[in-house]
Amino acid sequence: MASLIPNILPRDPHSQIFIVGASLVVLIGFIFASTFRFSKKVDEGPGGLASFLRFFYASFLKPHTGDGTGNGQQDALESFYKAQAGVYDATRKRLLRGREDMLGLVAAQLVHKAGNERTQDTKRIWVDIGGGTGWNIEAMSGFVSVPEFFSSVYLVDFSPSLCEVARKRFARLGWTNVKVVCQDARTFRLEDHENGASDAVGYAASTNPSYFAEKTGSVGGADLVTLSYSLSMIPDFYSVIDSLSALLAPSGTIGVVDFYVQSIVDLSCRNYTGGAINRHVNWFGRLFWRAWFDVDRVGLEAGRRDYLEYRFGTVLSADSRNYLLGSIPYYVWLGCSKRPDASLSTPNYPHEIVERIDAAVTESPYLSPINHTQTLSRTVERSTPPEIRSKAFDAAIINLSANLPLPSFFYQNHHWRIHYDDQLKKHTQFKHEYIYAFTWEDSRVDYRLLKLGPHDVVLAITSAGDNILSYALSSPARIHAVDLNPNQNHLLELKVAAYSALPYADFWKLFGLGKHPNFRSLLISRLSPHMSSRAFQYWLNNTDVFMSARGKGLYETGGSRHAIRIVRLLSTALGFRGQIKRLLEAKTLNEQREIWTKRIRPLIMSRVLSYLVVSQEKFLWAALGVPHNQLAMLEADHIAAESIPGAPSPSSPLGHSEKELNSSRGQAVWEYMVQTLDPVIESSIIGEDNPYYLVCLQGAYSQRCHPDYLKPKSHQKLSRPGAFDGLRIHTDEINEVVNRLTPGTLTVAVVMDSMDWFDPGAEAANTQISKLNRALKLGGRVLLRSAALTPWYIAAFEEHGFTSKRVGARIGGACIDRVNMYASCYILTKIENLAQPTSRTPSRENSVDLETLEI
Ligand SMILES: C[S@@+](CC[C@H](N)C(=O)[O-])C[C@H]1O[C@@H](n2cnc3c(N)ncnc32)[C@H](O)[C@@H]1O
Ligand SMILES: *[C@@H]1O[C@H](CO)[C@@H](O)[C@H](O)[C@H]1NC(C)=O
Ligand SMILES: *[C@@H]1O[C@H](CO)[C@@H](O)[C@H](O)[C@H]1NC(C)=O
Ligand SMILES: *[C@@H]1O[C@H](CO)[C@@H](O)[C@H](O)[C@H]1NC(C)=O
Ligand SMILES: *[C@@H]1O[C@H](CO)[C@@H](O)[C@H](O)[C@H]1NC(C)=O
Ligand SMILES: CC(=O)N[C@H]1CO[C@H](CO)[C@@H](O)[C@@H]1O
Repeated sequence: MASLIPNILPRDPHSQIFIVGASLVVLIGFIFASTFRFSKKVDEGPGGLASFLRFFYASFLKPHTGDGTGNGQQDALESFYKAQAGVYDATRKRLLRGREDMLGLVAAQLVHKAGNERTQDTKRIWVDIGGGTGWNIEAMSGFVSVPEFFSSVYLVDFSPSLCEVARKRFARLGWTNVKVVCQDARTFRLEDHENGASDAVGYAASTNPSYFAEKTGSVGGADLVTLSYSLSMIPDFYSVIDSLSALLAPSGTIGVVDFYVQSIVDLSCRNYTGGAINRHVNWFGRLFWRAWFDVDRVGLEAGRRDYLEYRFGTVLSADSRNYLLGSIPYYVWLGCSKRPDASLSTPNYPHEIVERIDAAVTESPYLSPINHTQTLSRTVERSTPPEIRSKAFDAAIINLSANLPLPSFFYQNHHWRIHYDDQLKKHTQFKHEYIYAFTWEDSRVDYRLLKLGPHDVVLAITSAGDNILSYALSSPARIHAVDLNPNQNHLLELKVAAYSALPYADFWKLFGLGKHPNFRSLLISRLSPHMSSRAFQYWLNNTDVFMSARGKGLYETGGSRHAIRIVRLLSTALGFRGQIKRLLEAKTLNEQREIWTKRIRPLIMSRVLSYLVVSQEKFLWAALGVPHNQLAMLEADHIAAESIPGAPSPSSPLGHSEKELNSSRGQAVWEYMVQTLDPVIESSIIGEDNPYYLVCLQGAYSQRCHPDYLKPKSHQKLSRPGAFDGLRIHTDEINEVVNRLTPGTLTVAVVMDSMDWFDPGAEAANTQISKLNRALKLGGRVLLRSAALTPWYIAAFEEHGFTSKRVGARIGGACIDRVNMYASCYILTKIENLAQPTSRTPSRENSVDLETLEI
């Protein structure tokens, strides 16, 4: 019976939470008290401890029942804020994290858009909803000059006491373009203020916004709308979010930062959220923070964020924790109108941009919908054989037909990155890590062999993106960069964004030295408008790569760092560190050879080392990225080379048993190392002209020696607007991408050593080869490298309409290039079209009538 329970034990859940949280409050109290003691300089307002006590009182002790005037939400708000308006800024600095990041991100978007505008229309409106004391508007001056950049700024807040603080602030700053509007956000309409009718301050007598016609008025809408920690405080958030779309200009940006709690389960079937790094909050966190904030009438339920994401397109989104206060989850989200900004094309056709991107992805001709009438295009669609469609197109169509926003890739400023489903196992297997921080292929040799021109359409493996960039220097019509590992593509995106947004000095620090102390702020305020949401999230979570004081920078990250570390470890353990330094300083080949043969080679190339470390399959795969099948190829080559003349042994792994191959591994790997390294020492001065080995040995490039893409001239060329218009970054298997290219459009495919990874003799290799044949033009070329002198699959190419030419072979101490990691290099030229089995009949069940869609 309830009455028997002693009264001191609270039964009401509210008080239970209160007691559970009490200890935390005390803890937070200590943190506040101690941090404020050292930061007394916080502008006006009372001292630290007093601020905290008032904050504490208002947040946790004072009952929020209003003062009985019966004015609903405003009443409650006022009861909460009245006592603490004066100390608001001092107490929130640490509690409301992420506000500067959000401001930096939206400012970067606006500045990027301003740079693209041809007309010098400087009218720019910002509405800060729930702006409180105006702290954000003042903080924006860290990014742009508020009085000059914005023609008018509206601070809309429902709490008169906070509005009063805000008015004083802007009077002090002398910013006359900022107007403080003390009003419920649900009823705020720009038209009431922008038509020059009045300098409306105070309670604007707003008429009810037209219920049926959700149209922007004559004003054209706000270019920027921000909600910083206010969405969670508005009980009736649906109507406020709905009103945003009328408030926002067609090309406007919304910036939101707020607390949230969400489970990954809620998101699992949504493909438009722009990535979910750190988004999941565990069960305890979800329960605790919701209950905790409920005390202050702050609503953390998932629906607030979900509804935003449903009503608008996601440009960028990121999730983080406020670790100072027990890791409260918060998010930063940038959105735009659900209808993609069709600056590429005529607006008003939501499907048009989807079609355009699709055409670019699949190399199919793009037919503008203006060209045909609706009915015509529909009959065309029904009568012609199924077209080849990109996966991005399929994704967009499904989501359009459900009235959902498009995947976030469609809302980016650049359409470089193509949509992919990041939850697929084939992508998550990489565990958020790239393997290659730099590309192990000599771009100078590629350049000489390929001689790309303005009509070339190139498909190449991304790897670290270095070669993609060096192809871009030849300005081919299109480059399709393909990688199954999303993180490799994130790295390429970072490089491309850095060209687009950073001066050479910063570019050099990032990718020449691999370290940059200001990486995070550059990422937010410069690089973010040029990146996809997923790449942005990735780098925001991994700023340590460039910034860590202990870390060795970019070139010691990724899977290949193990190899570099082992070299460093060995050189320290065996005492030849000084020799490596001398080697890198050598000015002549003779000097270099001397140091190598006398000092380093005997130690590093000892057979013992090779047997114990390098020939371990685990080492080869993890550190050097050599898969099992490739290993078998070099083992077979070794057996063939050792065989007695007269009884030749096959050089294909198919000709040997696995046992035979295994037993020769130590020997074979040792030989392979000798054939790789000795010729390199003989033919190029590492410190002068071999950036590939230089970066392995010292973890950074030097001003004297670096890949072409890092030269100031390259930066000049690739930082021009539109330099990467032809770039498409695909996250998928080569097979899948080639399959969706229009037949006969590709002129060059660079597949690196990826053919080595197929099981010897496997049907999969034949399939890939015939798909390459189909996608290539007659005369189109495949460039590949292999760990074998004569790879087994060359014969398969010849059976599938190609001629082959070995353009480099590591025979008799020759180098195939400055890296010399592969035994051979081939160019295969397409000479005939294969009769194509109709391998793929794309289903058009998902096809919907785009014209009738409304988004
Ligand atoms: C946590 S404060 C954030 C203040 C400020 N944006 C900042 O980041 O410091 C939330 C603000 O939302 C305002 N607010 C709550 N409900 C509102 C409503 N319906 N209309 C306008 N403002 C509201 C409150 O008055 C309060 O100033
Ligand atoms: C119509 O199609 C033709 C050929 O595809 C093209 O040259 C022309 O520019 C298109 N017209 C419009 C308005 O898009
Ligand atoms: C959005 O498109 C993706 C990609 O095809 C699809 O997997 C997802 O289910 C779609 N979302 C919804 C809610 O239909
Ligand atoms: C985010 O960063 C943490 C710590 O650096 C790391 O453990 C985690 O794997 C990263 N997550 C992603 C998705 O990159
Ligand atoms: C050969 O080596 C691989 C990997 O080390 C191992 O999985 C396989 O069982 C070995 N085969 C034989 C026949 O020893
Ligand atoms: C990232 C993401 O949400 N992916 C989902 C896309 O949609 C499919 C099908 O609904 C899901 O299986 C994926 O998890």
